Amino acid sequence: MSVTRRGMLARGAALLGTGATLGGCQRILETGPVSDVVYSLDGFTRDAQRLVTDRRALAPEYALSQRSPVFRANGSRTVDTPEYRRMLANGFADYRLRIGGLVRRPFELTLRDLMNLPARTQVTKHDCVEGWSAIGAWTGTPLKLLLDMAGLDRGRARYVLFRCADNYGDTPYYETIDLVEAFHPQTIMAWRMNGEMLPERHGAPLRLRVERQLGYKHAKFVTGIEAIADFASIAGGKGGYWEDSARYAWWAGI
Ligand SMILES: Nc1nc2c(c(=O)[nH]1)N[C@H]1C(S)=C(S)[C@@H](COP(=O)(O)O)O[C@H]1N2
Ligand SMILES: [Mo]
Repeated sequence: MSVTRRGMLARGAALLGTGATLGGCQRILETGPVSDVVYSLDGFTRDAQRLVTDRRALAPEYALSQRSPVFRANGSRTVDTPEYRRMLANGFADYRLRIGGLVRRPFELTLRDLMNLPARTQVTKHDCVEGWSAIGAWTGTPLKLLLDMAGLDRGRARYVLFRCADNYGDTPYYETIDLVEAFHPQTIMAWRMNGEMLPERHGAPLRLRVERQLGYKHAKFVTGIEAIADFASIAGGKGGYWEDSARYAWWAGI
């Protein structure tokens, strides 16, 4: 048995948690477990492949006529800071989206700047972990475009952080996604919902749509986007407000 093959088997065994030791290759080969390990290792490779492929797949899109008559607003429906109230009052003319972190060219955009960039519209289903769903139409700027414009440092950046204007007590809402989600064609910074400017309760003026993930990842009231290497040192270290405070899973893929 070649060293490479032994290494693979050992890795497979470790992954499977079988505790099989592969010192006596011949003995193990003649008994059941090793073929189980080999079979499962193939299964593992297949699953890993499927995982990679699935991560690029599109979320289902719907016809405009399939939109939900009522789209519930959840979590923060309003932002009580004086700064936000001022911005809302004059139609977000003073709003600035900051894009920074591990990028070569940090920059700021007004809402008008964002609306002048190429946009994507998608009719998708939102699934909240609390057990409700709704279909809505979203228009916004592909996140990939913003990251490309900023010159993402692909050598160091691993995640994208979204900073939000709303607080739960003293804790600002925030979320993080990885770069596969960030570059996904349906991952957009939405400023329009169902043909109207994004209403306050749904995260005005700008919210994330990350269609392969559960509702709590879709940060509303976004004020800043940062490319980061790691989220362990941010807030509670779990990568998002609900991940920190309610132990929701960081990975919320659906
Ligand atoms: N900034 C911010 N983003 C947020 C939340 C929030 O409370 N604050 N709630 C999350 C949850 S749990 C859900 S289900 C969706 C709800 O989006 P909607 O209000 O447009 O339905 O926003 C998510 N993004
Ligand atoms: Mo949610």
